[in-house]
Amino acid sequence: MRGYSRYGTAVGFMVLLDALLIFATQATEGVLTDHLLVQLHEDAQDEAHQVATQHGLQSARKVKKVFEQEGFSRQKRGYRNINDIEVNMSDPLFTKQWYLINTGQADGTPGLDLNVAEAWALGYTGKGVTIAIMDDGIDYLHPDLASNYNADASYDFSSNDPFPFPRYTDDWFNSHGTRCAGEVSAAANNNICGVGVAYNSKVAGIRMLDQPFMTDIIEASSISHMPQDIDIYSASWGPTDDGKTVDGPRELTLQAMADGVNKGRGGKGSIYVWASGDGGSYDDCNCDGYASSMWTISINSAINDGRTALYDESCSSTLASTFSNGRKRNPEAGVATTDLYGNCTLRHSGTSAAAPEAAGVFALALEANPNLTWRDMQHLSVLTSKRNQLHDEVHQWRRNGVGLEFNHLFGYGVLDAGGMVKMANEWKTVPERFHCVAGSIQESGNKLVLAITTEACQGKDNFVRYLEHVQAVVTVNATRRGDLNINMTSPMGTKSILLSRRPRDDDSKVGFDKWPFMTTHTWGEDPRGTWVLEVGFRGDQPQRGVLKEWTLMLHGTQSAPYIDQIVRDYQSKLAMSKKEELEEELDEAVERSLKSLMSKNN
Ligand SMILES: *[C@@H]1O[C@H](CO)[C@@H](O)[C@H](O)[C@H]1NC(C)=O
Ligand SMILES: *[C@@H]1O[C@H](CO)[C@@H](O)[C@H](O)[C@H]1NC(C)=O
Ligand SMILES: *[C@@H]1O[C@H](CO)[C@@H](O)[C@H](O)[C@H]1NC(C)=O
Ligand SMILES: *[C@@H]1O[C@H](CO)[C@@H](O)[C@H](O)[C@H]1NC(C)=O
Ligand SMILES: *[C@@H]1O[C@H](CO)[C@@H](O)[C@H](O)[C@H]1NC(C)=O
Ligand SMILES: [Ca+2]
Ligand SMILES: [Ca+2]
Ligand SMILES: [Ca+2]
Repeated sequence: MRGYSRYGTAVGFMVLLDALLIFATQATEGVLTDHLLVQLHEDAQDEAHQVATQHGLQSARKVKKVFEQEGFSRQKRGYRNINDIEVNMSDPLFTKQWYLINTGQADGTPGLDLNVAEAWALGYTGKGVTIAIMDDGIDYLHPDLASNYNADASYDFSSNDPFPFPRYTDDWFNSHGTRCAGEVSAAANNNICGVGVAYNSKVAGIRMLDQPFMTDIIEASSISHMPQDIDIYSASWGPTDDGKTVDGPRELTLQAMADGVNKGRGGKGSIYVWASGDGGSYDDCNCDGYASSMWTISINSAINDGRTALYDESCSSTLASTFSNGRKRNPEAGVATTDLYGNCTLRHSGTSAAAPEAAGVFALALEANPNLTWRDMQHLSVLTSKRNQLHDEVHQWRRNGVGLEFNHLFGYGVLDAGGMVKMANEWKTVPERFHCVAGSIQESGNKLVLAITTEACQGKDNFVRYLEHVQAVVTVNATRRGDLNINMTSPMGTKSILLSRRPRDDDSKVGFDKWPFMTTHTWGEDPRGTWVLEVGFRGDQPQRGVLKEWTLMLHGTQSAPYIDQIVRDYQSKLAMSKKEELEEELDEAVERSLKSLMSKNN
C-alpha cells in the first residue's frame, strides 16, 4: 500500500494527477484502493500547478472533496482475444502480419504489435498522406502497390529519371525499397499479399541507394525532394554499420534536413524517419549522425516476442521502436510484405523493416491531425509509445525526471497507433522551441568527470525550461576510440549513455571532433542545475585520451507543453470509462512530488 490517506486532510483544491487514476489490476469490484483524490489548501494552487506542470503529464484543477477511489477489474491491454478483433481482410498474408495484429502467431507474444486495429477502427488509414521510401527503388507495377503509388512525387536520383524502378539483379538484391513500400502502403482487401500500416496512404519512390558511391548531392536532393507534396520520408540507410565508423550527414544534406523541418509541409516540417542501424552490440547509433540527429525520428526494432534483434544497435538518441525479425527460426516470424515483380515475402528483416512501420503509424497520425509539426510527432511518440512486453536483458527500463519510462535500446517503447491517433486528434501544437548553450568546458586536463551548472539561459529570451533534445558536443581523442565510454547525468538524475564501447573501433588518430552526441531520455525535464559528464575506458588494455571540449546544448520550450491536452485526454478517458488505458504501476516521480507537496501543505 502506498496510502496517502494521512495527508488527505487539507481542503479547497485537488491535484488531478494521472497517478491518482491508476488502479490496481488485482482489485475486485467494490474494493477500496490506495489511490485517493486529494484536496489541498486554496493557496496551494500555485504549488500544485507547479508540481503538475513540472511533471508534464499531469495538471491541476479545482474540486471540493476527498474520496477514496473504488477499485474494479479491467482486462489488461495486450491480451486481446483473437475473436474480439474485428478486422476482416481478404489479403492472404494479413494474418501473417503479426506486427499489425499479434495474436501469438509465429510463436509471438499476443498484443505485442503496433495497435493499428484501433487506429483503423477509428477511421484512420493514411488517406491524404504521402510517404517517400528513400531506397533502392520501388516495384511500382506491383498490383498491391500500384493503386497507392504517387508517381508525381517519385524520382530516381541514382539514374536521374522520374522512374524509380529497381535495377534487376539475379539475386533480387534491390528488393529492399519494394518491401518497405508494402509495409507502409500495400492496398487492403484486394486478395494480394498483405496490408500496409497506412493502407490508404500514397507511397512515393525515391531511388537513391543504387549507384557506386553515395554523394552529398544525392542525399540532399532525396531528402529535399518535393517537401510540399511528401509528408514523411523513410530512410533505412546510413553510415556503414561496421562498428568503427563515425559519420553523418555532410553540408548539403544537413542544410536540406534543416530546410525540411523548417519549411517542409507548409512550415510544419518534413517528418524524417530513420532506422537506428544494424550494427548490433558492436555499434552505437550515436556514432551515426543521421540516426542521432534531432531532426530525424530514430526507430529501433523488437522481434515478435519482445526481445531485441541481434543486429539492433542501442543509443540514447533512439526515440521509439517498431518490429522486425532476425533471431527466430520460425519462417513466419519475419515481416510479411510485398516483394519484387508482383511477389510477396514473409522474410523482410533488419531495422530497415522497422522504420517504414513507424512511417506508416505517423501517416495515420497525420491523417488524424494534419496540423502536427515535426516536433509534435516526436512528442506524440514519446507520450504514447509503450513498454508493452518489450524486454532488454542488458539495460533496465527507467523513468526520467518527469516519470517518462524509457530504455537505452528501445527508446520510449513500441509505437502505439491507436494511442497516437487519439492523442493526435486532440493535440495542440507544442509551444515555440528555444536553444540554449548551457555551458562549455575546454581542455579538461586529466579529469574524467566534468560538471556544468546551468540556469538554462533563464532570464534571457532563449530560456529552456522543458527539454526536448539535449546534445553534448564532445571533442576527445584516445589511443583506442572504441574503448571510450561516455555517460551524462541530468540535474534530475537521468543518466544517458552517450557512447558505449565499440570493440571493433581501433581509431587512434581522429577521435571525436565536435561530435554531437544526442539524448532523448531527459525529455520534459527541467534542465536547470548541474549536468555531469563521465568519460572512461572499457576494454582489456589500458588506454589514454584527452577530453578537449564538452559543450552542452539544450533544446526545448519555455512554457509547459501539453498540459491542456492531458487534461482533455484524461477527461475523455474518464467519460468513456476507458480505465484500461491507464497503467498499473504508480509513477514514482509523481509519488515523490505528491509526497513533498502534501507534506508542505500539512
Ligand atoms: C470476412 O469477409 C468475407 C468476405 O467478404 C466474408 O465471407 C466473411 O464472412 C467475413 N468474416 C467475418 C468474420 O466478418
Ligand atoms: C514471383 O512472381 C513471379 C510472377 O508472378 C513468379 O513467376 C515467380 O515464381 C515468383 N518468384 C518467387 C521467388 O516467388
Ligand atoms: C488545424 O489548424 C487549423 C487552423 O489553425 C484549424 O482550423 C483546425 O481546426 C486544425 N485542425 C485540427 C485537427 O486540429
Ligand atoms: C590527443 O591530443 C593531445 C593534445 O592535443 C596530444 O598530446 C595527444 O598525443 C593526442 N592523443 C592521441 C591518441 O591522439
Ligand atoms: C556509464 O554507465 C554504464 C551503465 O550504467 C556503466 O557501466 C559505465 O561504467 C559508466 N561509465 C562511466 C565512464 O561512468
Ligand atoms: Ca529509373
Ligand atoms: Ca493487399
Ligand atoms: Ca550504425
